[in-house]
Amino acid sequence: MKTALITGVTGQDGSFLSEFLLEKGYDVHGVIRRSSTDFRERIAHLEGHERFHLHFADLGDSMSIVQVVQKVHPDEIYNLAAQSHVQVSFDSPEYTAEVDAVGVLRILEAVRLCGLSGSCRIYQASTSELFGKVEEVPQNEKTPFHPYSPYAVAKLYGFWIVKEYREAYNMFCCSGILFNHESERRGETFVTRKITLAAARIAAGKQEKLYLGNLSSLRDWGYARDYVECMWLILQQPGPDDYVIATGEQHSVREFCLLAFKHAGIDLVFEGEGENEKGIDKKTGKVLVEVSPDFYRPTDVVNLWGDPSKARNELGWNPGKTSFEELVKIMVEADIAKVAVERAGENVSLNLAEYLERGIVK
Ligand code: NAP
Ligand code: F7E
Repeated sequence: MKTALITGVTGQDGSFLSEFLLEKGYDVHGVIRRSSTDFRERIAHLEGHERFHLHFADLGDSMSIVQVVQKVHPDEIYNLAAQSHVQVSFDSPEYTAEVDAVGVLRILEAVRLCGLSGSCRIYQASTSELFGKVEEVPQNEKTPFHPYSPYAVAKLYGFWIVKEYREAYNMFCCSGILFNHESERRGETFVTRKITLAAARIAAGKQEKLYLGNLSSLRDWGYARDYVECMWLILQQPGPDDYVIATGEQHSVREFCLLAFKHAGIDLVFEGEGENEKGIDKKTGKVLVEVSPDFYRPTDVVNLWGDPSKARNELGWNPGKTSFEELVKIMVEADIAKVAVERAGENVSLNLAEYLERGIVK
């Protein structure tokens, strides 16, 4: 039985990867942080599983990382922990660097200190944000990096330190350069989830309007459940390498919005330009989507489009497993179900979507 250690186990990807590895027969150990709210929504269903174990540690705290690596003696480490929100990285750039850059170094050094550099394989969660202000379209493993946010700059360090340890110490450490991947478990302030939750709430009469930033931004959006398989495949190869993981299809925030509202039973039409663009309900004429410059970023990445040829050819991975249309449908249906539960009175508190709508948080 193989043993895996997952940092970021409470996150979107960490929860799907845990399920995937448990199904493969792994002993799965996850790193969690102390929090005042004990309910870990995404992994609550796994707690109590005989091969699922949790440990307290923090990527900002070397000693805690060394201790957990020493205790678990993993065959594979999946370093998914990060301050993963690009907008937040402008507000907390130092913290983002501490976790997303130096945190990666802490993992690598812990493996060396524990004498596991010859046996432990390491996956680093790199990102398409490294391509940033893109220098070619679509982007592949040879496309030059041009990071365009504090998040991306921190992740660039993570990418290069992994490559350095691979070459300097012959360690089996790899980067998956993953393009945006979404799901019903996506954090509620990322644009896709913000849209699907708002579409469900507006359709149920629980929200008036959705405020968004740049509607023309282009992304290559895949389904997170499909992407965790790649993380595992990357560590099963004969040698360490880096891979772009993407669907090879590109859509705008506006397109995502149209499709999400359609699944929720609302036909939208967009009119106007820039800050004056509005999403209008064709049937009622009501304005349901507006642009708010509050959601514009100091520098925004607007043209991400991945070329997954290497992953398809070398890993045998299928980038088209879940289509864009299916992804949007999965997310909207899950949020319609969530809103129905709220409507039944099980969760009547002011939730994040309402805070978002009122512009209290970004
Ligand atoms: P996510 O949902 O935001 O999860 C992030 C995880 O990191 C959470 O479990 C969080 O714990 C943990 N974490 C944050 N700071 C930590 C710290 N100081 N010490 C220990 N754990 C910490 O992110 P995700 O979407 O699953 O993404 C997983 C990884 O892939 C991230 O590294 C992200 O940057 C990268 N990535 C994501 C995408 C994407 O589209 N999703 C694309 C490319 C790369 P709490 O629950 O306690 O906050
Ligand atoms: O923004 C635009 C925004 O926050 C996507 C992380 O997982 O993927 C994610 O980062 C686009 C941007 O994701 C709103 O300006 C418009 O152009 O959903 P997002 P992201 O920044 O692409 C990468 C690959 C990661 O590595 C990250 O960890 O949508 N946008 N209006 C908006 N974005 C947000 N959040 N909110 C809006 O209202």
